[in-house]
Amino acid sequence: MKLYTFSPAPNPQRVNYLLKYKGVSIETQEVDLREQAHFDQAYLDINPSATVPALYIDENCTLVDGIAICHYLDKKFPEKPLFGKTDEETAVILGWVHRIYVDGLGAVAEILRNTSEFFKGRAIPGTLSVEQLPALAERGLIRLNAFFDMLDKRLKNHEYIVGDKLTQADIDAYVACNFAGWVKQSVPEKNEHLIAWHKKMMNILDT
Ligand SMILES: N[C@@H](CCC(=O)N[C@@H](CS)C(=O)NCC(=O)O)C(=O)O
Repeated sequence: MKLYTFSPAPNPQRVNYLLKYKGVSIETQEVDLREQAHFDQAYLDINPSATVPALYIDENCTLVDGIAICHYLDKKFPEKPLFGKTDEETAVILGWVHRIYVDGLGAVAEILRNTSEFFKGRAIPGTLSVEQLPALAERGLIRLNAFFDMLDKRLKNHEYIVGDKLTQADIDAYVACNFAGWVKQSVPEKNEHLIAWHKKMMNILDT
């Protein structure tokens, strides 16, 4: 098993925090996105989508989506489960993980990829050549604020996003809130429940 990653990037961070929380280390190789190393043929042979993270399991199986990698590693290293214990818990957590990926990480990515000089002509991750659309950045900001409001509402009556323990949903939402900093956004002061939860996550995940 080998993890291909670029530690500063948000989707790799979802996996990194899972491993850190569980106290597990696996063989890892950095693929420097700043140097465009994900377009090297050697990496395209591993993941033709040219994205990170990717988890090579064996010659028949390489996972190339954060949700699949995290779920797989959670099963492989079952101490401190992050995807629940019952089928129902797992299903609810997967629903939140999906929502956070689309509405949180997706919103920030929409802003970043449609404004940053670095992503000119590459407004979508991977191998497609796609021009930036400034209107999508504007829409991304609306989506991001709706995401913050939605999480704030959820956390008003919940200690964690799902149940009474940290799950992958908390890790992913924490990564999404931090990723907002890449586009000079942060959780608005009015979202006091989300701010308090974010501080708690920082203590658990980053100390
Ligand atoms: N479907 C993948 C997408 C991962 C993704 O978008 N990764 C970004 C880094 S966070 C990437 O590899 N970008 C490559 C690029 O910018 O071309 C997942 O869910 O993990």
